[in-house]
Amino acid sequence: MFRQPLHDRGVISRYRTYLPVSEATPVVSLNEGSTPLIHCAKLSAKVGRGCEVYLKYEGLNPTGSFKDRGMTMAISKAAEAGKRAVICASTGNTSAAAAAYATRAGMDCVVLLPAGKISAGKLAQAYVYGAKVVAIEGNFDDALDLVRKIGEREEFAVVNSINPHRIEGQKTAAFEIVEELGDAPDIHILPVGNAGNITAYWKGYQEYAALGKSRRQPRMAGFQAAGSAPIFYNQVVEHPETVATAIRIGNPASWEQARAAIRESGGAIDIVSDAEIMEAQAWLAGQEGIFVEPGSAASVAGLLKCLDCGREPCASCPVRGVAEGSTIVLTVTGHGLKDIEAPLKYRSFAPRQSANQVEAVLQALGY
Ligand code: AN7
Repeated sequence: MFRQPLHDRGVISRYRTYLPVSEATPVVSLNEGSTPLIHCAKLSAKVGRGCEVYLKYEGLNPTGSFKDRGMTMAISKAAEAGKRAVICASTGNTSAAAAAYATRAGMDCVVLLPAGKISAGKLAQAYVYGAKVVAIEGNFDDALDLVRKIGEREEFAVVNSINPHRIEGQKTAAFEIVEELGDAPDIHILPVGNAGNITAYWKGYQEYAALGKSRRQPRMAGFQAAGSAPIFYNQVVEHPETVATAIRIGNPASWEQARAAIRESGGAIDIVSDAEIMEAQAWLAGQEGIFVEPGSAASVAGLLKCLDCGREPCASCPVRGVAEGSTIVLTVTGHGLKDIEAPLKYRSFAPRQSANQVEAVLQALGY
């Protein structure tokens, strides 16, 4: 008999009452969740007016992204149903999480990826965790279409966010935020790709409000990359492009749910350019010490864009009319180390050259 570690607090054991699990569900967990909510003094100062900004740092999950919250649920339920294999399409993070959790459950994991558009770190994760990787000539949306078809076969469980258990697991991030702040924030900002996460957060906030655990519900503000912004433009993007490959999605599965979350919460959907995304990534790492992948930096880019826009508050502005002393939470969805190619391509980081001598090093440093 092994010893149950004291810190074994995965999202199913922590939130069992609020999730569709029973004694019959074998819990497949890597102790995901319980990620830090980090107060950002410099970002708060930029917003001003006594507002406080926090980052929900989801990159600190076991496979480095928020996907682990949904995957512990999806794989546990697949195990309960007796499935031997799971399948997903992915821009990289879903496949990393699926591969890790499926392996833990002793299942095969098949991942369909858009060829050439996955960061090397995420691709390495799929391989190292033991997935069967298929590169599709096409984009994420094409891969998801294939998964929907192949997933009809009896042996597979589909673990994309069209699987409702994924959304259930991911809603726990909203629970954690309410518990930590003592209430929901006034505004919640997050990047939007397939739109599962904005759907999940809104569900979590609504459920906790209904249970009396929070007094308010936040306005949900989603940001898409300008070249991959179907919800913002209200039309499918056939050939989505962005440096933020995680959110390079032209036909989101949870489109309608995302619209509902934005409408019901009085929130907004807006876009950020690739340049704004990469600048936000650099700013956050350089000013707050938090390194997130480009897809995650879209939320920070969105907040910074709205602060700097200088126009009259526009309909899509998440900070419009923000009351003094408001609380703003941004989800940063994945760790910066997931994709080191993007920042290295965007900026040149050359080390200072020096001879192997103390004096030479000091001179190279300008001391
Ligand atoms: C870092 O892994 O779609 O709007 O296949 O990896 O819930 O899709 C990833 C999405 C944001 C968007 N940030 O979330 C996939 C995939 C990061 C992501 C999103 C993703 P959704």
